[in-house]
Amino acid sequence: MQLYTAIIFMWSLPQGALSHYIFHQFLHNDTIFTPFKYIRPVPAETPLHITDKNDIRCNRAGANGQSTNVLTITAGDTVGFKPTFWIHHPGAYAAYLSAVPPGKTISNYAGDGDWFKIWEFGTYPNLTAESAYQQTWRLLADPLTFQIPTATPPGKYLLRFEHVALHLASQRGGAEFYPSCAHVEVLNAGWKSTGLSPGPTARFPEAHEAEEHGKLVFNIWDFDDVQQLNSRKMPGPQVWDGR
Ligand SMILES: *[C@@H]1O[C@H](CO)[C@@H](O)[C@H](O)[C@H]1NC(C)=O
Ligand SMILES: *[C@@H]1O[C@H](CO)[C@@H](O)[C@H](O)[C@H]1NC(C)=O
Ligand SMILES: [Cu+2]
Repeated sequence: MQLYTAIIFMWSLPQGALSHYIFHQFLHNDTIFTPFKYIRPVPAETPLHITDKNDIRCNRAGANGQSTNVLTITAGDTVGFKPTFWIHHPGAYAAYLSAVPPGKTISNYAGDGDWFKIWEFGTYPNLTAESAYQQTWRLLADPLTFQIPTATPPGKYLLRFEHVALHLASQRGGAEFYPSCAHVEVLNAGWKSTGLSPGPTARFPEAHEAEEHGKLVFNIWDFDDVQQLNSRKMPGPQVWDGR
């Protein structure tokens, strides 16, 4: 089933050449930091594709262990990522944590280890086939915010934010990735180990490479695909249940 009308299509999609965007400003509670303070520097706004391999982890140059500051936060706090420009591509959002492994520092950890998902957003709820473009997709210039789960084990982490743009994803290889990684140290005074590590976990780019055959082949004009974005078609693993 097709979504939207041609009129809405013309009216809602940006015309002509527009800048892309990256997520360059980190937010903690009510504070928005200056660009790339706590976020690994990203040199260009050009989106990544699955062929960009390891850059999918923390974007270009960001995967090479660029030195940045580390922000100390507390489990339960609100954090967020602000884009350089109005997000005009429909798609999915997610945030992941990966603990800095033994023998690595937060600056030289490439993000090649295990990640668990702490937040995701697909489409606005209550979709119908008649929902307008803006009632379906979260398109904005404001920071996207979420909570660090209260059960997060204390320690130093890469915090990876990712927007997967799906506007060209109706064929394999068309999904665009806009990742950014922040450096955080999570404090959690009340934390007690349950003996379980947060999961399920995934590695990048492997997880998304596997999805290029399924979840990342996506038609934003097809109501069935759009309806399934919050479940079966959401890129990446399931969100950690916090236990
Ligand atoms: C952030 O917000 C949480 C929840 O309101 C609060 O407990 C914490 O002290 C705040 N931290 C900072 C550094 O503002
Ligand atoms: C979603 O559905 C609920 C229950 O039918 C309704 O109360 C709510 O207003 C709807 N929200 C939107 C944004 O349509
Ligand atoms: Cu773009």
